[in-house]
Amino acid sequence: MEEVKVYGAWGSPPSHRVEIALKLKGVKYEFIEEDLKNKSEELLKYNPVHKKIPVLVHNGRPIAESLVILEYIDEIWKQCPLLPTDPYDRAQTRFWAKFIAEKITPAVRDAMLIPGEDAEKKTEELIELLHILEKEIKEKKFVGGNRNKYMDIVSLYVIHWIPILQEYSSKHVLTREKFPGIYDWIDQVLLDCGDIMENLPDKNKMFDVLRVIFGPRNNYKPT
Ligand SMILES: N[C@@H](CCC(=O)N[C@@H](CS)C(=O)NCC(=O)O)C(=O)O
Repeated sequence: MEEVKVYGAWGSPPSHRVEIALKLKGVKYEFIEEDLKNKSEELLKYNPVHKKIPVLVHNGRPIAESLVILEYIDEIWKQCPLLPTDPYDRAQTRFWAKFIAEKITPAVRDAMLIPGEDAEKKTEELIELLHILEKEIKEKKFVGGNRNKYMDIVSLYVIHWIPILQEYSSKHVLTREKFPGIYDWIDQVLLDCGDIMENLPDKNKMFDVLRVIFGPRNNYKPT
């Protein structure tokens, strides 16, 4: 019998990417919650390069990096495909998934969670990146007319985490008025896959953790 384990953490967007892909495919797995302040020996053994979650361990063999893991899952379990079939569409999907994971995600962190003298500059940089995504969505509708499950999974960060971080930091950068294309995409994903959004981290619990790591923010009121 095959063995599937996910080393992850409840509040981590990349960790949820992997869990949602497995759930979409109907693959049963064991989830191992890592304490990121005191990482397990298994995690360090399975991901010695980055020492980060998530790691998928399939029949004893580890795979790290959430986007790489999504591709592996899609290749091993063929049901409910994540990536499109056309090679160009696949390449485009990988490109924009990387853009969200490697450009927008750190820009959100820098603009919203790391206050500093250059806070305004960081916010401008984030707005610029969101405009690039908005333009892509509006012009090519790669996530509108031509949506796929891989991008829907990657959109979780935009749907769930950015609004929490905006509220926490009182920096409302991604708004429906300024980015209607991104919101159209979010609306469509929520309409089609609202059920896969179950079990995403609770906002108030996230606020508590953020407060410990990054300190209190203007808007934060414990509930
Ligand atoms: N590029 C990685 C990012 C993974 C990542 O940043 N994981 C964070 C949690 S969200 C982590 O393990 N942090 C612990 C650390 O940096 O020591 C992926 O997509 O899997």
